[in-house]
Amino acid sequence: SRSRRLQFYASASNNEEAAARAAAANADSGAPTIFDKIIAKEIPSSIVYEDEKVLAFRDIDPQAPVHVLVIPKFRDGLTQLGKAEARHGEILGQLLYAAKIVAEKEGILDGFRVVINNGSDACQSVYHLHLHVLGGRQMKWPPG
Ligand code: TR5
Repeated sequence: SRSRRLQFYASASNNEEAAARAAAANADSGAPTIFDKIIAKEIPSSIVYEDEKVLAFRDIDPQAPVHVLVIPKFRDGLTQLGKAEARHGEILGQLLYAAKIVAEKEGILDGFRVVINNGSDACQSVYHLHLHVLGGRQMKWPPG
């Protein structure tokens, strides 16, 4: 049940929680996601950068002092990086460049990390391609 799941989340460690969230999320069904509502501004978000093709907004559950998600406004089949095709080259480049603009705006150009979780083994929970831009603290390596 939903309440049991929430209880489980509350007691699980961060990593377990992320894995559980990813497992509980629909696999890549191609269905619309919460990010469509954020793009449409039906759900409020804290926007850091926006242009015609790209939206960057703060993650609701930040894992670092700076944690911003960079997404394409038009998903165009990019539910996950693993679905990328040659025609996506331009938007993929734009997303990476937007990550740099976000890092610059957030004052973390000297040290930041860009992460893409692809699929359930990588704890992807939202099937609309997104780059995580993380920084503002010493990051650890290797990641979990
Ligand atoms: O786990 P992956 O890599 O798929 O990353 C998805 C990210 O979306 C997680 O870091 C979540 O914290 C983040 N997320 C999920 C929601 C959300 C969000 N960030 C901002 N605003 C959000 N809203 C309004 N709703 C969410 N469900």
